Amino acid sequence: MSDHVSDTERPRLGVGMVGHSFMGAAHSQAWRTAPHFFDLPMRTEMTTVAGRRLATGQAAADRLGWLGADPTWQSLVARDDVDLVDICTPGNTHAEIAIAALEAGKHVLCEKPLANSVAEAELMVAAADKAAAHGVMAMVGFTYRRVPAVQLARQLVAQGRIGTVRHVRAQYLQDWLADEDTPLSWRLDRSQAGSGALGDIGAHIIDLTQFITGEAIVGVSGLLETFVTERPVAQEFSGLSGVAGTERGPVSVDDAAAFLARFSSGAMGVFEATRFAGGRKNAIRVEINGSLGSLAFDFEDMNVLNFFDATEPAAVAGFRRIVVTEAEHPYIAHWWPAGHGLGYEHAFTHQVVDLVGAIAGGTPPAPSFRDGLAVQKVLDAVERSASDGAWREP
Ligand code: 4PW
Repeated sequence: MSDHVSDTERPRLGVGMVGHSFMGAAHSQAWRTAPHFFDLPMRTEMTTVAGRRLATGQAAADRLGWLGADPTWQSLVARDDVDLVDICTPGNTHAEIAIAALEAGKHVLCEKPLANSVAEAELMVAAADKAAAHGVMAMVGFTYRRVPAVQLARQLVAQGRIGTVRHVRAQYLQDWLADEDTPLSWRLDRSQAGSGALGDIGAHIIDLTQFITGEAIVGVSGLLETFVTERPVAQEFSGLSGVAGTERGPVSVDDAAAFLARFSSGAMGVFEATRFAGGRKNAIRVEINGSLGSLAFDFEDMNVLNFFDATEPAAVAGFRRIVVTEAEHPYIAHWWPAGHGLGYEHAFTHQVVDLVGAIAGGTPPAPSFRDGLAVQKVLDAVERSASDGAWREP
């Protein structure tokens, strides 16, 4: 823990959040929790929230712990008491909100994927670069980077514990669309989501593998499939489930994505992202084989990192199940005693902690908008490759 600084010494950071559905609830939990478990260098205030309607925004503010609500995202961005804009809306709105906020001198946290196209992401990077000159920070929410076991995996790779990386195997498996009657939502609408499983969940494993290995994806060969092309229109939808109406409408995104990849070092990658993997709810699996060892992570057992050290005598070598809940592990000293474990929401809290630290310290946070653009370019290359069958570069 850092040395405690009294409330009057800490500068205030007013936060305004746009969007208050699934991601908004996760981010709210993080803003509520971070100051209670970490000594933040700034006094964060959950100032206001905006959604599509003031009435629902007000109800969300009450439910999620915000002081008030704004009628529109524009009025939220214009407020003098908002220093940071947290964007939790569908991808088609990210560029407009983020650029307006950065131009107004507000720090930005933007949900992933950064945008719905490379062109939009480039505009966002340009706005972030311009704002950075005035000390304004921008971060994209690839939250799973902040799972302690993932951080440990990156540390082990950087320390050379698995040697030269040769294979990267990554899957993001969910099954909430396997039921053909799961109704339509914005995640199945290309005009709002940009793409389907590819951008929504494939983006995470692109970021995670680049983060853990410290290498960039430099070429891909992709395959996209839409298994169910029409679904019931939703009467209501929340999170990943909804109530189906009688009318039907088209699915305009991929249901599943797969691609081969080449990393900058020459390592080979095999990626799969699907929402049709029956029985797999949020299985983010990354396995890396290097010249000296291997690492394996599965979010469905998120407090564990499996590590095989090939330098150990063969008689005793074997995958070691590291339970990543020791005070020595990233972030853990702020939480519970060893063995008590963390969950999905803790990574969002770590994201807030790291962002506030970066703002207070004047150091650019990661993943930056430029990191978000790099992921966007891989998504785009997979789509191009899937449409013409050619090997493509991001
Ligand atoms: O982490 C995942 C997201 O990026 C969530 O589990 C759901 O799938 C919601 O959006 C994506």
